[in-house]
Amino acid sequence: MSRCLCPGSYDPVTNGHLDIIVRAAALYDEVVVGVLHNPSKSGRFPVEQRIEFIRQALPDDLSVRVEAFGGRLLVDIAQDLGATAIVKGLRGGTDFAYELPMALMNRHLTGVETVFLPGDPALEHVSSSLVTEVATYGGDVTGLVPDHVRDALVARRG
Ligand code: COD
Repeated sequence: MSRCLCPGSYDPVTNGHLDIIVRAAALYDEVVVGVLHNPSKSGRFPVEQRIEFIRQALPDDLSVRVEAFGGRLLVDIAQDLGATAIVKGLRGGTDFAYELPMALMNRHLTGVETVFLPGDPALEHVSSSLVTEVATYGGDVTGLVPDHVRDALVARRG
């Protein structure tokens, strides 16, 4: 059985993330979505809520598990899960320049491969930080995040 790890902060999950997760599920028997958080930092949304946002957005029949991990090397998490690959999405050259050294370091550490999937060009401008900023100042993020995440971002404005 093949298993991959799709890691991220997912703070919050966007339709760009979900596109990569669903496409990874077509390539591997099981996808573990790893919600990585820094235990000493609070983030925008609590980790339990980030997980719930992802679970709510995914179809029930997809072989995807969503779990939280904190304070550990990504390769150790992948190894413990028995994941043969780390899958990441690329929005372009900037993402590649940021991700390549990590992919090489991770292979150096344990031999685990990183598989890059090209992001959907229609969602290339989408990131958790940008959608949060847009929503914070009253912009409409419909279509960029699931509707329940949009509603939570709007509610967060108070
Ligand atoms: N389209 C396609 N892909 C996208 C999009 C989009 N619109 N938005 C984001 N993605 C991809 C990102 O490129 C990334 O691959 C993934 O989705 C997650 O994105 P984020 O923003 O939620 O998470 P990041 O980028 O903050 O990553 C957090 C990680 C912890 C995964 C990362 O920092 C990491 O791999 N750290 C390694 C920690 C470690 O072990 N270091 C030591 C050895 S390198």
